[in-house]
Amino acid sequence: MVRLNCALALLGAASAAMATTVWPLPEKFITGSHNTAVGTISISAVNSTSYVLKNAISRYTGIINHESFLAPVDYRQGIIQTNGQLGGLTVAVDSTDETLCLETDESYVLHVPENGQATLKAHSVYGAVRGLETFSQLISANGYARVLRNTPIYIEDRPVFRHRGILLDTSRNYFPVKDILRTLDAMSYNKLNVFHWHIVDAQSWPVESKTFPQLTANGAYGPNMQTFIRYAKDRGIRVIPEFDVPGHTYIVGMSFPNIMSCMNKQPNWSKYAAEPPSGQLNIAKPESIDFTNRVVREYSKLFQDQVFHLGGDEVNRNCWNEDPYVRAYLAAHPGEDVEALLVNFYARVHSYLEVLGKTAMTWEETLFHSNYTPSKDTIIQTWIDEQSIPKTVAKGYRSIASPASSYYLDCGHGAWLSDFDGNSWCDPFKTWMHIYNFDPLANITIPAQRKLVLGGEVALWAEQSDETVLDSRLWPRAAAMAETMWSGKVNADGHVRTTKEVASRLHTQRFRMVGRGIGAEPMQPLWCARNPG
Ligand code: CP6
Repeated sequence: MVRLNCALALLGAASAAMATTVWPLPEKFITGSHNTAVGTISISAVNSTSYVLKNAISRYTGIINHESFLAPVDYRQGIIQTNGQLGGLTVAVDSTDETLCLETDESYVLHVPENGQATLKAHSVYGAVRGLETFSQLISANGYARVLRNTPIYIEDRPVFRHRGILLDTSRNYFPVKDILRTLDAMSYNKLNVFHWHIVDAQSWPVESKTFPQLTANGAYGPNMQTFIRYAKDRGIRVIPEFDVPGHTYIVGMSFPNIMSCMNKQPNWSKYAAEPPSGQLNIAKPESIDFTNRVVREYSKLFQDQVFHLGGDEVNRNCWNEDPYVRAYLAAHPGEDVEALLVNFYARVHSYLEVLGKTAMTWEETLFHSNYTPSKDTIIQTWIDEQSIPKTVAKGYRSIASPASSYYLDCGHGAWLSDFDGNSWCDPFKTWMHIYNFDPLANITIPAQRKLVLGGEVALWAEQSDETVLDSRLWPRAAAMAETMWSGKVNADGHVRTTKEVASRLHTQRFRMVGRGIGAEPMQPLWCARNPG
């Protein structure tokens, strides 16, 4: 018999902060013993000419005054008495600069007195955006009224990791713009700040290109791109585009067959590619480097972020070894080989990106599975092995953690490729507890190396996902990573949080997200939120 055991934060909590309804957990959280009544809230900015801040204030004024799910006060207490009344919220920022990058300061200080005006202070407008989210999450239901519990509240907060992201693959299946925008909303509710857009892959090129209009046969995101990037920026979210070269490029061959190798070797794709359809840029042809650099030039202007992702994963050497053009080239150039051609390709493309003033991000293969030596400012995204994170920082490179074994959200669903034989593509399904327990700093002891771990990204590859499952695949599991990235694994008092302790708070966050229009998957019965114990 299975016994229903509702997770509970209020009892057995390691610290007072555990009893809060804020997700992810703030760094420093001091509470009092009063309760403050909340009416309709108005939020004002002291000194702002920033549209990011103005837009955030109008967004959160709407969210706070119309929130449909509020964390309930423990029903055993009934309606609780209030000692004061909240006046409103005043926001002050030190700078109205809207630059958003890896170094952006997202810290904030929030003070909610037992009576009167609350204040939110931040160095940057993005710190204010984070603080507004926290403020919205402090409000509980008190019968039909609203209340701020445990006032006065004093919060000092900032992220442990600077890069906290979601990878979305929009090539294998199409995602409508409205669904991607909703994902950005959901990210902001969890203080995530990087949307890694794996925009093109073998199967489609869904972004408009003015340089190569041939590439975009259908469904381009292009015309909406500036609106999209602005929408993300308003929420403190950087958009990092990925153009994955030289593998995963079959679709380029639909327009430029001359620069390709091993196109569409069906049914023997597995000798030539990680997944069908096979096709890689022909690295023996200068035209393939030229093509890539022209793509990089166009899209590095469109996407303003400092960082640009060049993929580089899962290249198949056999594809080139068997290519007649590559073979003839190598026969005419003794001393060169496929590995040297690959190193040359990476070097030429990466150095052109550098000329454009951008920082390269690549998958770990460029560092560990080729003879290429990326420049030291390259950001290495690891996925193959959890140990790749300590290995990357030991070599002095900055690392983003995306271990398939913990952070691949598409795994464990449906059937694809080898699944048809009964073997699984990337089983098992990763539970939120598994994701929460992953520690990106595991096995890294040297402080200088720990600093090189910039953060992490969960990944939603789209061979087996599209808009019909987007929200439920991402949430609440991406929220689990979001807390470990914002709050770290360890509280200020040294306590390592357990999944059991945080379950009730994540349950609340999940209902909050549903109330805000995100189709996050259920975790336990609603009854559990109202009947702790
Ligand atoms: N596509 C691209 C993919 C994957 C990668 N790159 C992938 C590999 C293994 C698993 C899931 C996804 N589908 N371009 C690896 C970075 Cl298990």
